[in-house]
Amino acid sequence: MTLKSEAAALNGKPVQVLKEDGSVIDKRLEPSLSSEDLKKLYYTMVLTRMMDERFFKMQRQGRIGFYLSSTGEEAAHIGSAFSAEKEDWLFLQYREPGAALIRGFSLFHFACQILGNSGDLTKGKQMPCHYAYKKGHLLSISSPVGTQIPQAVGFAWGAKIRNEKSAALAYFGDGATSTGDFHVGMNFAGVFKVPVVFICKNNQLAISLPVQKQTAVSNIALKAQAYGIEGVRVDGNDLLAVIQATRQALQKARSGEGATLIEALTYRMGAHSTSDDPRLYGDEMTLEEWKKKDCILRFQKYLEFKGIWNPDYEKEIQTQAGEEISKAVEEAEKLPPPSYDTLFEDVYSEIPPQLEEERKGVSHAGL
Ligand SMILES: Cc1ncc(C[n+]2csc(CCOP(=O)(O)OP(=O)(O)O)c2C)c(N)n1
Repeated sequence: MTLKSEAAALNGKPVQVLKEDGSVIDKRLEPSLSSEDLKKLYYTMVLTRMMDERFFKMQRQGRIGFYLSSTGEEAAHIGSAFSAEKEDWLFLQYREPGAALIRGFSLFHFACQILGNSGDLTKGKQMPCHYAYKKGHLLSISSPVGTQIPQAVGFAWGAKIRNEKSAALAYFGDGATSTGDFHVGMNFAGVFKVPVVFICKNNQLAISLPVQKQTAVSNIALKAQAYGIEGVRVDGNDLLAVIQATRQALQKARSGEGATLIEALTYRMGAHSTSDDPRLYGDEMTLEEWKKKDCILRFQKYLEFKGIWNPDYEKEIQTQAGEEISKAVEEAEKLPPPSYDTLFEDVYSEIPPQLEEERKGVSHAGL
């Protein structure tokens, strides 16, 4: 059985597979997942949440400069990334650390990236949380909002032309749907029927701006209709609904039937970044309401029904995740910054003369 997209988009009610008590609403929509898969998903969600806490504290301690958390949004990015195949490429925004972990990006490399040290695969050239991992098919993240949307569409168009089976997953927030890049990407994807899945994590805020103040449409999935593509609105705090919708959209993309826009309705339960203070604009009542709908809590209840979760299991997972983070951070903090000559690497295939001059200057200065 498939999720009924249009009806869900029109009446605005997000599709759910799990009720808030963790029970399954309709067995026919429950994605098939082994108990190993379920445990991996749960572990990654808990680990991602704990990473947020740890890195946020580290920023306050002055050990890192900046961090972007995804607290409350784990199901939306982890569930969708989990549904992708190895050959697919992910065009992440910056708020999807769990998706990166799912694609095999190690916690050690994650910590090195945030520190911008010599262990960082991007050699300190990127902002913290703007990771890239070629082996896991994670394109380097671009800071300007929405940039990754046409990038993903271009990649998917290429895959279609080359008759490859890979699809692209483009991640972005509700704010990004007000950019020109969203329009360009959606329009192109609709016209050329490219194998792309747009995953809009509608966390209802673009830094301090509520979604109602930056778009007049009642729900984002509806925007798909203007481009002749399918729009699905799912409960973004329902891991199983996210997985089901993404699997369905990817299958459609691979069979040549084109793009889908998945709107995963969720809520940003923390600050936009370590440079933000949501107490200045946030709404305590709304936050408290959304805490009750927490995606980890709901999935935990489902796992309890399945006989996987119990308080001891929880403790074990938390200890394991805590130790994994500590080890990664400890190892990463031992490393020095990248050497100065890395400044001249990885940007040009042939270094232009003026940069060559500068490089000589750096090596003469003994840096
Ligand atoms: C083109 C552009 N304008 C403004 C910014 C500053 N900025 C960074 S994140 C952000 C909010 C984006 O909101 P949304 O797309 O909803 O994603 P979220 O951060 O909520 O996940 C803004 C305005 C930017 N990076 N790029």
